[in-house]
Amino acid sequence: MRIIGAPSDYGANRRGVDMGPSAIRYADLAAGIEVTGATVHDAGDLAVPRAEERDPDREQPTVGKAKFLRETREVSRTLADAVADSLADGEFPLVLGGDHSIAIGSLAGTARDAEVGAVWFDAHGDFNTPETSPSGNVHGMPVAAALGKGSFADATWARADGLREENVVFVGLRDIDEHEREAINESDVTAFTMSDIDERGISTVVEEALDVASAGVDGVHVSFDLDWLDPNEAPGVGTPVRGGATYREAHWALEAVANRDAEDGILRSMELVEVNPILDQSNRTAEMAAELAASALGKRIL
Ligand code: EXY
Ligand code: MN
Ligand code: MN
Ligand code: MN
Repeated sequence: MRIIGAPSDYGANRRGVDMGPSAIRYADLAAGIEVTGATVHDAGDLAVPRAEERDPDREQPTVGKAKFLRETREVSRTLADAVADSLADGEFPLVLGGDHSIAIGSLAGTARDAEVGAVWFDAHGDFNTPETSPSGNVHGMPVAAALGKGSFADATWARADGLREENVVFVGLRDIDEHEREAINESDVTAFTMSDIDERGISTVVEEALDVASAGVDGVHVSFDLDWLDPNEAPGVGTPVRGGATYREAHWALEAVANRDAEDGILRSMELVEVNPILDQSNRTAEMAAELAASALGKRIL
């Protein structure tokens, strides 16, 4: 497998998430993955463009309300190439964020030459467009961008060609904006909220999510936003929301991903995003990310 760092914070509302890749590496990511028997190739971090000037309130003249869209486009293009190259070389790509806007690049890369589904573990729908976003932060838009919603229809750089809307599945939603809610309900994506997990349990929800995401596609991308976890487990994230997944629910979910991959070979690519070490005195959010990567790649308790 190949580790690809994407140290970008252009899509986020708080500084520091660009240090996520380093923090996750320092949490013994490679050693944890090697326990599974996998060979780890760390490709290092992408070169992220520096904005001409870092306007303190991060406003920029861009399409609609989307901040740093120019820089996000550059990061997305570079990451898409890196993910596609990894797959072409036969190495499983594990992308380390960086804020969730990097997923535009991951999805474009993994879906460049294949029909893919995606399981999106997140408190948020990331389904806003520049027209609907309440913040202008692109980390709230990657799913809409990859599917070409709103003004993203013209943003060919953001389109994940092989990503099939009916194979996109949200797991763990609990903080959705008004227009975003309408867009999700009108779309062909499948959404499991935290209420669904409360009612049906993590195993039923995750198995159903994997069924939907993998139906009829070549592979599945797992996009794991650390803010899916409860802030008590993962405090170092830019947009924490109370009432998230427990430590064991998160591990069970990714153990289920590994089991399904062992059966069907469906796991095509994965990313871990929104780790912001300066919001976390103990680095345990990065440690959570490193441990979860090992579970997704086959680490077992016994
Ligand atoms: N829905 C809000 C917005 O669009 O600004 C918050 C988005 C947070 C996105 C984080 C990465 O998941
Ligand atoms: Mn997200
Ligand atoms: Mn989120
Ligand atoms: Mn596989």
